[in-house]
Amino acid sequence: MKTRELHDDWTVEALDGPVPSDVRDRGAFPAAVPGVVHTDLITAGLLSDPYLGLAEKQQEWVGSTSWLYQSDFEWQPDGASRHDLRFAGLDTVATIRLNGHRILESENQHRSYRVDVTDTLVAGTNRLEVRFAAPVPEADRRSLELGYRPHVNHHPFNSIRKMACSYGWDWGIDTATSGIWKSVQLQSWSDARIVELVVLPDHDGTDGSVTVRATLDRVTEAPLTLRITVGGESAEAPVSGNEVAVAVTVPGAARWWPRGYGDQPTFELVAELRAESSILDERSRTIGFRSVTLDTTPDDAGTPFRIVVNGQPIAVKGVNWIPDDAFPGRIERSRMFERLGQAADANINLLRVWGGGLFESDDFYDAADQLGLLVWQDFLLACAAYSEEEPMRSEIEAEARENVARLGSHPSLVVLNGNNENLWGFADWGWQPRLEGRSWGELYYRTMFPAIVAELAPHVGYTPGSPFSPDASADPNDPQHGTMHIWDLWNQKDYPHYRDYRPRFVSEFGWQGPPTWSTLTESLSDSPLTPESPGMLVHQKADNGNVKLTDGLVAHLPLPNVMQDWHWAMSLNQAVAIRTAVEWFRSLQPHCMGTILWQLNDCWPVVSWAAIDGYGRLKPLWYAVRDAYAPRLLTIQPADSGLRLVAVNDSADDWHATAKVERTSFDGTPLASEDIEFTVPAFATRGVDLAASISRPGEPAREVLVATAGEHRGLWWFAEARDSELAPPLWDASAVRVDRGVEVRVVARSLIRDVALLADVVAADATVDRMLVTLLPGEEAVFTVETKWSGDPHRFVENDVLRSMNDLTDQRRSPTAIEGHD
Ligand code: BMA
Repeated sequence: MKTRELHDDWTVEALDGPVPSDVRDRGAFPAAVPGVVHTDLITAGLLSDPYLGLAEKQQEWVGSTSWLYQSDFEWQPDGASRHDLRFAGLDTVATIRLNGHRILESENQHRSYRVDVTDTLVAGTNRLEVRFAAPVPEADRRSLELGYRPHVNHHPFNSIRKMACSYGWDWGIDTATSGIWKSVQLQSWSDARIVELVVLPDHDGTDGSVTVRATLDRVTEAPLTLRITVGGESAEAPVSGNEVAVAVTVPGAARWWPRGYGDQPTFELVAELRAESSILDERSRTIGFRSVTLDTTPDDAGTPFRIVVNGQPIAVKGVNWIPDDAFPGRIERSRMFERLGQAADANINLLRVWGGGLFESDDFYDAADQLGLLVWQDFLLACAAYSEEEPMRSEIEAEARENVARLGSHPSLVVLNGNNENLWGFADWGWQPRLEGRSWGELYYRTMFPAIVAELAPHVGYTPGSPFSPDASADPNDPQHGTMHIWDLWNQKDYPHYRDYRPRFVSEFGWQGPPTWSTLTESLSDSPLTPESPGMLVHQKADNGNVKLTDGLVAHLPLPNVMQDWHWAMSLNQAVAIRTAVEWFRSLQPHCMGTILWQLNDCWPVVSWAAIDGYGRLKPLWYAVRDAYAPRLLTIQPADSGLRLVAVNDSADDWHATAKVERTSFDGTPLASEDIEFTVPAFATRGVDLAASISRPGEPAREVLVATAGEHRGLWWFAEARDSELAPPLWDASAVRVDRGVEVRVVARSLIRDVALLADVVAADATVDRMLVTLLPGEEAVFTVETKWSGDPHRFVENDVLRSMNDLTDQRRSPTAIEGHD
């Protein structure tokens, strides 16, 4: 088969819609394929970057406009008997014409399309046209045609098979894109070609094996064989009709493990479709051998949700993943590897690809395979009811089959999940009367998807929804059964209440915070910049977001009235809230076998629940996640009567240590202490109740409990920071230039909570190696900043850069003692 990419010489032109006159006057302008209209408009100078300032509003017309893409390409007959046009991804509803003949109507962004154009191609110049319907009115029209169905947010994204968050989300810009977002190819072939390859790897504990099933398109009766080569082993089988299956054993193949549990060996699998002496078509896949089960066997406490890989229950330290850009087609492979690398560096071992986004790209899955990151992929139905009738049903089936077959061979993919929050929505969000008996999607979650997974990827676990209770009599979001989402704390209560829950597995929970300072100031030009200035409001999408941020802060810290202090306070509070939650959930292991934080990343610069902001910068939350997800965790948690020290050991070696637990006053005076010797077996958790003399404070406002075992430390505060006697920070801070940046040394002269060096405040490229370090009087911390910035290194120890929780309890910042050397 010969494949030719048709990516050159495309133009795009606005058709109907509220088109600004300069765009109308320009007529057709150059278009990138793959790409979307928005980025073409930006390149043509017809649209300003929608991520900046108030520009989201100025591009609203794009989603209400229909668009025409055109390209002429030369072609001459080359002897092949069949010619197909293959569209790997069209966004979304479009009519496609070749040389004036209508060859295709596309309906679905999440699948590919192939058309036989053998009789439509002409020798010489061929004209290809793709006419996209305007996505906002199209979704509106279909929502009535299909019958109203409940959904979150402002557009009926559930009436169209297009990335839901393209219509805006509570962290997402509303762009409503159109475009040829994946490649277009002309594929010429004779005799036969491979249509679909289903790769089913298995491992029996000793040997790896893989069965490959192929379906073919053929125009020849000549005998064909499929040959598979993997790990130096080969096997082949004759094709019968349009189908063939070949099994290969790889003796002694090493197993693929999630990071922290072993290595990630992968194998290149090559499938060749052969006729006598020639290879007609060839495909390759990178595979790995591992087994997965989702254990939901009821126990005394309810129903667990345990992801078991190669027989080993995995303590999931996860994050939710959203599309990394509102224009996902422009995410380069290197950026995908960088972002997943940032996840791995934060001790994360699972990414959940959320159902309002995409079936993620091959680049994403390649990175996950290599880094040992487990992937949980949602089917793309989120926060809404969906029609189960035609035409929706066949589209959802087509996209599910294609993507399960594409992704199923990746060893990282361990969970396929029916939907995001739709079982919960049906049960608890008042949908039932609004639906008036219309279908809502249950057929997909309980019948269609499990059958597709059983057929195309039986080696991947399936769960009908998130949240989901395997006990049919329980609410889908019941903490005792299966997975749950915990949102009532961010929305209504406060983060200490995470400890009211004893969940079995938390697949969503989160707390908002702003993007880093440099991302905020690069993307907004408000003057003054305040939490409620115009640009800030455009970049805060959550329902009542600012009120929730304030309510979530004031129980702990006073609300600052200086913007940079507000920014630091909200960033810190986000980190502390999630640290509190994760340490509590992990302390419940093995009762609770996973947490999946909402959310790792952002798709543009915005105030959100993310740990990494829309320009790829690490928020303080990222550092808190890295600490709270460390393989070994020492934490102090409330117990029935007092406090308990809990040691969590997610490592393959026993953890034997003596923890010194000391109650001390803020000035460093020891008040009571206890040595606790403990052994925590590999992949286990142990807790020890603390003596009353330790856990009962004399003066809660000026005492802290510190548990130390080697490099591990757990802290317990007896009073909220704002009610405590946390004084302005006193420290000696020095800054010296080092090889690739600046080294900052801080020696505490008082108790300082959560010291953070906000390096990006000084220079947009500056990064720091650690953050949120609590120092007892006399303790020292070294922060290494990497930057090309060559100014005075002392800038990194000024008040707006070197920060702590202490500066927030008292608005009168004390001058710090600074000494430095160049
Ligand atoms: C959950 C998610 C997303 C949302 C997040 C924050 O509902 O599934 O829909 O962005 O909460 O509100």
